[in-house]
Amino acid sequence: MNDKQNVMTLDEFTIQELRNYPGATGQLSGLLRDIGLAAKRVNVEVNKAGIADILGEAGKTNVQGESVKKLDEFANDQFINSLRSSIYCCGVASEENEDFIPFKDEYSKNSKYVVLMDPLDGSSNIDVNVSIGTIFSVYRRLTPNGTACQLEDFLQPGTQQIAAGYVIYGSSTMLVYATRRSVQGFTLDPSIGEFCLSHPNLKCPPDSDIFSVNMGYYNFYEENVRRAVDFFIARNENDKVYRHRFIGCMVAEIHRTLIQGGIFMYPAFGKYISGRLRLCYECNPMSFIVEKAGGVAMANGRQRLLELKPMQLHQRVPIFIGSKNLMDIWQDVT
Ligand code: AHM
Ligand code: MG
Repeated sequence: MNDKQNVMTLDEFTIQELRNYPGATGQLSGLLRDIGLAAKRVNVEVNKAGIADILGEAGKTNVQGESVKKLDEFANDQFINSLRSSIYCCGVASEENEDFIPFKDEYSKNSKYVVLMDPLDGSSNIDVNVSIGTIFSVYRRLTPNGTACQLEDFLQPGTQQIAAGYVIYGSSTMLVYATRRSVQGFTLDPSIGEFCLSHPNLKCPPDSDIFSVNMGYYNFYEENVRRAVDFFIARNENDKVYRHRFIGCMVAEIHRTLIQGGIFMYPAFGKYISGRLRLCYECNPMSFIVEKAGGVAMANGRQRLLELKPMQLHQRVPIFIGSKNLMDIWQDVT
């Protein structure tokens, strides 16, 4: 018997979870499987990105005379189409669309979940073959089933998330998601085309020697943020040495933080006066995942990020997130 037959796939895992919770309706499991399917489709295109020049450049017409979409548009379409044909989602909001999209057919209208997403985060990394990702967040709608969803369904504080996750298209492709109970990581096995449970019950290490922030903007950060960053830079040989990492893709930074621990900061400053990253579909889902894995996520020294009440879909927010002990240090120093 092949070992692979013992590895649990995403579908098997979600079905097993259902069995363990007899009250569950299976809608969330179904939604996660639909997201997994869209992720596999996007993964195929992401892997081909390097041969775009052969197949035809994004924005131009390819050799078959079809127009080639940019990868982030392609990813957006895949996730929206998958959620639209799913019977578990009544509407979606995306970084790529100014307004949310209500699904008004009979099945969708009656489903209880809305999804917010960044379909392809860190897309400037595509040209240099560095990891990119998809981020998603799931809420139970506030408006009654059977009606079209409304903006208020999407503007709930992050504490109300039912589930959140990301897909990282890296040296391997992984889907990591959190529910209120746990964080689970699945790796795509290309030989069978399935996400397989590879990182059960992920926990963010409480301690680490990694800090991550865009140092290019250091001089523009507020004094208290600079003080915190300074703490992580060794001044003499007796100081603890922290390793600095900055990939330019939040999904990759958070993934590393979940596996190896660390602190990731994206502060507010001049050109990004409210922060750079988006509250509803970047920072809230990542904060939910990291908190469920035992880490901490703040919008500033006092404010837990998940408790913010979003006012707009595309609102930005500063974020400081990571291992418990490093976040304690950060709070002490700021
Ligand atoms: P995007 O959603 O347009 O791809 O941008 C978000 C990305 C984050 O993943 C990353 O943390 C950040 O931009 C990096 O920005 P910068 O290099 O300007 O600091
Ligand atoms: Mg993004």
